[in-house]
Amino acid sequence: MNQTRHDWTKEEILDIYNKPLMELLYEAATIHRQHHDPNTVQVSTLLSIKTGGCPEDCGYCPQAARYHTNVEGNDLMSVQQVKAQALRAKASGSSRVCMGAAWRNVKDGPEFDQVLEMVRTINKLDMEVCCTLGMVTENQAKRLAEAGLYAYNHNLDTSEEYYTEVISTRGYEDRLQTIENVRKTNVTVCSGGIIGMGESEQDRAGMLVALSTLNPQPESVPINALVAVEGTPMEDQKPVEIWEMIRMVATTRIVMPETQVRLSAGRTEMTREGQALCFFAGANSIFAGDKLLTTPNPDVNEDMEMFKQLGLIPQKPFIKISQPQTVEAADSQFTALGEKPKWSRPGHIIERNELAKEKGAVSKS
Ligand code: SAM
Ligand code: DTB
Ligand code: SF4
Repeated sequence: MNQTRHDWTKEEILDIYNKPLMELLYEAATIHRQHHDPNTVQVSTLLSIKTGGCPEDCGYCPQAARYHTNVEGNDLMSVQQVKAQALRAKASGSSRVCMGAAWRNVKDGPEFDQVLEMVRTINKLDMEVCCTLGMVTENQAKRLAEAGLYAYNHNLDTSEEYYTEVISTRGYEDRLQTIENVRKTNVTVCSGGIIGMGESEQDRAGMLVALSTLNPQPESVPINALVAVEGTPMEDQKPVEIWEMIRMVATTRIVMPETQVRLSAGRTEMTREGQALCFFAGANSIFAGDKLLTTPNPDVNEDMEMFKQLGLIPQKPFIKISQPQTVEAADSQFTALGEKPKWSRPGHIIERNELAKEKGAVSKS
């Protein structure tokens, strides 16, 4: 069995990514079978608990307030609404709910307290709970852990070099610091990225170096294909080819043998055959539900039909790590510290982000 390595270099990863396809598939599938049941796929449901109006300038994101997309902003959902959605997700075969908020970072206060209550509520439904709320401090990560959080999603998105071409309002080091803060708890780390943003193969390999050299490696790695949303700076990006997705999934599987590799955004553009090759290459998780956060995703029934056709079985919850215990708010050991962490704000100019911002402003005037 291959041992997990934490010293992958960009050159090694590029060599893997560019292998003849049949070699790459064979190697990835072999490693996949050594570490996972190849017929089991995790099914996770996304829930946008706070949509739109985000102050950041992430060039791919339809929820950034400065770009002129058709996303309708919503306030934070209620705990009852979240519970109802989680029950629906469970009934449709999901073992995990991932709650996303269009926030730069978590702020202590009533809204975060409400999210903690959502975590407690879903954990009590015996589902894995994941959150993606932006940057978090160590104390906030501890409070999430205490509430019963199973995973925290915080993507590196791309290589450190290309990150500066995508986002100017936050820094790569803060992404890494957030992951480190989550690592100080028992919450598992979910971190991956996006392909199709105009990055080079070097950048794709660079992102995989950054993820695979984390020790421990993330327990799950979402691989998103850019959903090019009108109004965002990346609206004109050409779609990712299925072969790029397969190569990215296979390479991720080889350098991170234990991780759950998730086929994330972009599945509506993929055929069943394409997805089947991704599962063969080592993908063993999907986001299910007719919506991602704000953009469409394949219909649940279609996915279940695909599972049947391919002989795939949805993974049960808490297979890898046991269910966390929920501590009630009244018994909590960790209280809000009201910290004001100095997350970075590089503030450099990204031409295409500026253009997208201006374009909307001009068409509105
Ligand atoms: N606001 C939080 C943050 O940025 O950390 C959490 C939500 S954010 C929408 C979560 C992730 O979704 C991003 O890091 C990015 O990888 C992914 N994402 C956002 N828009 C996307 C798009 N148009 N296509 C593919 N992935 C996207
Ligand atoms: C991740 O890597 N992909 C998900 C989840 N983590 C939060 C989000 C995809 C969002 C795609 C664009 C949208 O629907 O807004
Ligand atoms: Fe905001 Fe997250 Fe979208 Fe960036 S990716 S604009 S932080 S919601």
